[in-house]
Amino acid sequence: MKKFLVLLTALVMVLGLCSFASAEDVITIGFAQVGHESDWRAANTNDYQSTFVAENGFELLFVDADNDHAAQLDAVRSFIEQDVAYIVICPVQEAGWETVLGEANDAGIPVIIADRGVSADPALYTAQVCTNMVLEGETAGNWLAEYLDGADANILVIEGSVGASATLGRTEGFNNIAATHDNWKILDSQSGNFDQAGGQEVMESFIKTYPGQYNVVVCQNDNEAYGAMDAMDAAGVTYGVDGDVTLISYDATNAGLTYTLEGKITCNVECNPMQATTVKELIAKLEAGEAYDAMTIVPDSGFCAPGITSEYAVTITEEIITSRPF
Ligand code: GZL
Repeated sequence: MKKFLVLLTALVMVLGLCSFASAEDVITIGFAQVGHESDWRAANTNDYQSTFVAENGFELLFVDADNDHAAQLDAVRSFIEQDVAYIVICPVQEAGWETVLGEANDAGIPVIIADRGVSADPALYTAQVCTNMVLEGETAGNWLAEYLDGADANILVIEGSVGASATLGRTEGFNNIAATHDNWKILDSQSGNFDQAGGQEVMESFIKTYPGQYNVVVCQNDNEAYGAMDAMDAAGVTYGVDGDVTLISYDATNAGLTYTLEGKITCNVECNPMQATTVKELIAKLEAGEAYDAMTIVPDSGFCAPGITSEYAVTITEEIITSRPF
């Protein structure tokens, strides 16, 4: 009996040490997410929540800022107060980050900017993991130029959230290409807030203001495109490969690519939301004191509807859609 009690005591002590050691090793991440405005955002959030889990040695403190910059600043300050190991921010907007990044710096907490960008001095944060939004805009513009083959373009743009680097970058990139075509005219450009209701509302307004005057609609994400499609359907405006309006979208989510396969969205420029593993690998390097990249661009490409061959976009197939993780 005595031997059993000694063994049992030893076992309890070992298990206790293990749990203590594991508690020691947990890396706490404060994650300030933009919100829940789109299918892309849901895929991005799910990627973080399934990557930064206990079995991988992490505790994820997650805050959904609901597209509110002030709420995001509050979240970062709460992470600083909790003295997390790392702060990851997908910034709602590009501007207004200098002060709070300085506070994180003063607290000695490394900050990783992810998905989008900030206009603050890069010395104020440790690293950035994002996609190239200007290139995404240029891909859309180059594809359109190739597709139109010299024909005139009267373009309406439904932009993303005001002040977001995704909006600013895609607008800049597309306009870079538009500026090289004298017979392209951007009739109007308004924010649809990266959501379906916003896309529908703006498209309804465009249909009233510019009846029959446009042949291209650019939506800066798939959810806006769904809203624009609803508005055009209701107004009897035809779109897609067989319609009067060429519809361009961004994100290339599963549903967006399905509409592209059906020829309703003519071109869909990808933006890869699966960025959590890249962030996790970056943190592993920081933990190990190893050299790391201050800027990592997550690659993406473009897709276009069947029947279209392009230098700037891959012709979509069912196989491509089923092979993708989002
Ligand atoms: C792009 C990302 C954008 C997506 C939208 O990196 O920030 O925000 O294009 C999302 O779907 O809302």
